[in-house]
Amino acid sequence: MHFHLPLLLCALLSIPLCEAATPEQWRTRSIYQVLTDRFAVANGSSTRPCDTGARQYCGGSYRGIVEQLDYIQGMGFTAIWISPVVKNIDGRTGWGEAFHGYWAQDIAQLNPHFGTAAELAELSDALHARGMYLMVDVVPNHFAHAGDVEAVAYEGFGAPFNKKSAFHKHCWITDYDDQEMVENCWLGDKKVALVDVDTTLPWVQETMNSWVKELVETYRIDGLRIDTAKHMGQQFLYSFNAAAAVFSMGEVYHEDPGYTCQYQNAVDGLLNYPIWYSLTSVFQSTRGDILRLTMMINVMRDYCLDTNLFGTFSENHDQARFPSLTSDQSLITNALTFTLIHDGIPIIYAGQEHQFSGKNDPYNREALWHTGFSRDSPHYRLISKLNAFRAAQPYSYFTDKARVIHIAPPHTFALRKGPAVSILTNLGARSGRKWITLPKGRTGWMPGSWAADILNCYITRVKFNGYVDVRIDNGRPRVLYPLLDLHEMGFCRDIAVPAIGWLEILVNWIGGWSWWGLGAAAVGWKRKEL
Ligand code: ABC
Ligand code: CA
Repeated sequence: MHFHLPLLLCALLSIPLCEAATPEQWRTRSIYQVLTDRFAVANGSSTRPCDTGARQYCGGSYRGIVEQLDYIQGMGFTAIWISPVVKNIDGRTGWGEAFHGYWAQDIAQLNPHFGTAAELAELSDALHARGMYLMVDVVPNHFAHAGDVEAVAYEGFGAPFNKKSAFHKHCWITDYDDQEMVENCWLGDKKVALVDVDTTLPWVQETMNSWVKELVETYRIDGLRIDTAKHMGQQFLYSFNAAAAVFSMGEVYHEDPGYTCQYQNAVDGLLNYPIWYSLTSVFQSTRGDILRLTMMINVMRDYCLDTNLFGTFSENHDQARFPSLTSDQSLITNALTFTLIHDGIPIIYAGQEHQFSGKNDPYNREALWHTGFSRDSPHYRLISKLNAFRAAQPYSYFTDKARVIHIAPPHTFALRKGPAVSILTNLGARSGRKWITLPKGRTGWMPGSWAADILNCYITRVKFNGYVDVRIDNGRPRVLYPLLDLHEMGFCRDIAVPAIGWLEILVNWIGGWSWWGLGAAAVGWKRKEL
């Protein structure tokens, strides 16, 4: 057993060695999602072939990830999410091999393709040595069977799931509006059936709870991504999350916040699919209506328990890569920037930093090593800067809920979170020079002060009347922040506050007092008169 520091001490000192990371500790984190099989091969190969269409193991491993942690940390990520670690069904199926890790055969064993127990522990230790967290994908909902559902070899599953009574009777999920069916019937199809665990049985709950607790403790796991969360009862999820005693983020693949957000009663956090639908729709085309995203931001802010514990993403391994939907660099940059500056824990799916453009599964599971782990790409730099900016914020930034402070339909809106004001737009890369004026006082910035865009240190001044004119160049996003505060954080230091600024602040200061003075005199005079 390893050393347990009291959780409070851990939280106060946020010692990376502590495990059982709480939701509060996860708020400030930024997650890099990797498919273990597709990120890095041990001994740094960058040429090993990997044909995504073949749907087979390509050789990525825990050891490979350990060797490339500099590449991940270079983008400022403070956590990684890896594939499910358990032993999967072997061999080729109608949907290829289990390279993604979602087809359990025995949860008491590890998937040997990804590495040994010692190598998984080594990955955990290497992350903690860097102050980073390990999030593991877990799949308590089902096991997998290749072939005819009448021939499921239940006894082939790892004990104690080696019996038919541990599973729901077979029925396919055919109606996603029938919640009973969604929870009690099977996912998958005739090629690969996802044999649905009966998570309503008390012994199953106890077994899964002790299994996940043991897994977390053995490998000092800091967080979980819970697969197919909407396919299990909320009572199971609640108990499972409590047993794991680490921050858990449920995958509820659904557009409606009314459906999705209720799961936060059972699980600490959720993947933010409602926002994903809106941002994908709005930023994939200059014809998108920005109101679809601003509405969703407002609805989730007011309706959902805590969007700052959601995982905010623009890509994942189940959806077409964003650059497969549009090649407009400004649109792509807005989607990526929004992911990193909105509420929630940002999740960047490996390959976004190189604008991978694979379409749907399996073409969106490209081998990252083919890039040679190059850091010389615009989006590697953008992600690094936005993660560094995020890491420099006070804790209050991570509990503040972003609000839309201005909309210029149909293309542009301004989002305020803490002292930051971001301007997102689907004007597109050929839209030339546009101006947007942020209305009086909505930024929270001092009249006369300066704000800078952390992406390129463009500066603008808050006018006396509280309005701020911002230039938008060819549809690029802006992440604006008070210039003096940025200087303190180490950003845009080569941009001095223009002399006019100080003068105006002085004039404004005096002006403020004189208004004050006039006001006081007036009141004084009034009182005398009375
Ligand atoms: C394999 C093949 C696929 C093939 C599929 C039937 O079988 O690779 O090409 O289409 C893993 C692998 C997949 C594999 C599956 C099944 O297993 O990664 O490659 O697909 O063998 C999680 C994981 C996912 C993983 C699994 C299984 C679950 O993220 O990577 O898949 O452990 C449902 C679940 C969701 C699950 C997803 C794959 O299936 O809810 O948790 N993801 C509707 C429903 C969704 C449903 C989806 C697909 O259908 O609302 O809940 O997801 O069945 C949109 C609508 C959506 C609609 C989609 C299809 O269209 O707005 O509502 O989603 O427009
Ligand atoms: Ca189920």
